[in-house]
Amino acid sequence: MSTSRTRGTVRGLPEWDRCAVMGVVNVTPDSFSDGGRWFDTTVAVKHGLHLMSEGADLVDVGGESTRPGASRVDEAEELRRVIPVVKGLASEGVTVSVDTMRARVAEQAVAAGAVLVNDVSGGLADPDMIPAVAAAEVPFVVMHWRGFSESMNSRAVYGDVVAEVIDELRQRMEAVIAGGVAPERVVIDPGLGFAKDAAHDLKLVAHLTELHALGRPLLVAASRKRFLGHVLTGPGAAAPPPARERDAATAAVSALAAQAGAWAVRVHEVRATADAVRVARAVEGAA
Ligand code: PMM
Repeated sequence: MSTSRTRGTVRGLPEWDRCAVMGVVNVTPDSFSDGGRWFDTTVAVKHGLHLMSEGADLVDVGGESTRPGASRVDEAEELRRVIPVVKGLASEGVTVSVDTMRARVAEQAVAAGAVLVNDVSGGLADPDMIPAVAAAEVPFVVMHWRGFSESMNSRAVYGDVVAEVIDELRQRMEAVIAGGVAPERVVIDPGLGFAKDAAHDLKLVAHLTELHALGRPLLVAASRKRFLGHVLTGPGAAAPPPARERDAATAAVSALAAQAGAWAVRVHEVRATADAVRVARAVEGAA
């Protein structure tokens, strides 16, 4: 059962009395889950505000698709996509996180009002990232990552996925803290779908409480991912349901994650998850 103690707090961010909801705005033409829909700045800002009105606590803005097989976008283009959206949302009072593997993008997003850096590579993709986050004195999401999208499926090889993800996250946390990021600002994330197959993702969701051994708040991002498509594929079905038909399944994982003491869940469709984390909080209060 989760408590505010296992959920933890992150220095520099508001304190929520339940699992927080991070809404996703992907300013990309090719994200696997909502590809192209929020590619225009005005539309993206509007979408972020809509997610807040549906119950999001913060909004994660990204300009580079990390879907399996995706190739990288260049830095100038990523900046062009992300910065005006961060600025627009922050100026409306939204708590904004920036989803980037690049130090320059993180720095400029923080200057534009972002208060959290979410790096799916945990600081591995850009050697300037850790010093940049340390200097900016903002919270940092350290996700479990084994390599860029082009090659990550071939890295999905584990003896014991839970133990190895915890070990590798611990090493990244140590590197990030040694690089000057305050431990109180670190958030950890098992990186569902990143160098993991459906069975690995399910095993991690089943063992989320073990990640509390790392002693830092836990972010869980299951939204619309392949493993949910896999779970939802009925016997004899030709193909898994498309990403946008995985929101009810996503909300189910949100409830499970909240009950396991997650600090936040990252989702594309906020409404159902906002309800799920509130139910989890009410159940926790009744225990
Ligand atoms: N997954 C995606 C993008 N950013 N950030 C974190 N911290 N954890 C994740 O699992 C994660 C992420 C995948 O792409 P999407 O935006 O289309 O879901």
